Amino acid sequence: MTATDVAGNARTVEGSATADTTPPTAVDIQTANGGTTIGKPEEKDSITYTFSEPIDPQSIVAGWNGTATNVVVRMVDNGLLGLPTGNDELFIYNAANTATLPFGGVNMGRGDYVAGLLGGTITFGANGTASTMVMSGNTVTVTLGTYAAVGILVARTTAAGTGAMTWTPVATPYDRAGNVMSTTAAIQSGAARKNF
Ligand SMILES: [Ca+2]
Ligand SMILES: [Ca+2]
Ligand SMILES: [Ca+2]
Repeated sequence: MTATDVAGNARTVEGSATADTTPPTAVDIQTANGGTTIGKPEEKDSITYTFSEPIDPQSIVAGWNGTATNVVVRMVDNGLLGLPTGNDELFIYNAANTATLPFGGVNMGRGDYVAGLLGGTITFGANGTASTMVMSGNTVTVTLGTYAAVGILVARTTAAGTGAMTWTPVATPYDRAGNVMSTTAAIQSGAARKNF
């Protein structure tokens, strides 16, 4: 390539600008207890998605610049299929609680964060204090807002033991070069623990 200095002197140098052709991947998924009980999903608890590189916040929410913005967290009893032996799953919805944001799903690694006689969903931030998400470098952290049960036969419970979460992304977020996210899942690093 040719480099030209301010005086107009040009010389040819070896090498070239490196184009980013590497898709972002899921690296880790972790939670933190910010409430009063470890293992019980509560307001002020948080979940952090770690990507392999910074992603464009606008590929998560149109117009988002990565600063704190309102979302709704849903946890589904036994997963979307409602199988009685299934693990609970977590999804991030938009502030209106009408559409999923493209994080994909998080399998909680256990089935005792949400219990329902007929399956069901609990939410954080759909009413009362909103859940919020914020981007910092390679990570997005979502802090839970006010808890609510959707229906009378479902409720949150406190996990009785440890487990490891699995984050399965969707091919929607992209990096700053426009490379779309890999869908390869990430398993929570470290020793199995009670999440939230
Ligand atoms: Ca990249
Ligand atoms: Ca907690
Ligand atoms: Ca369950």
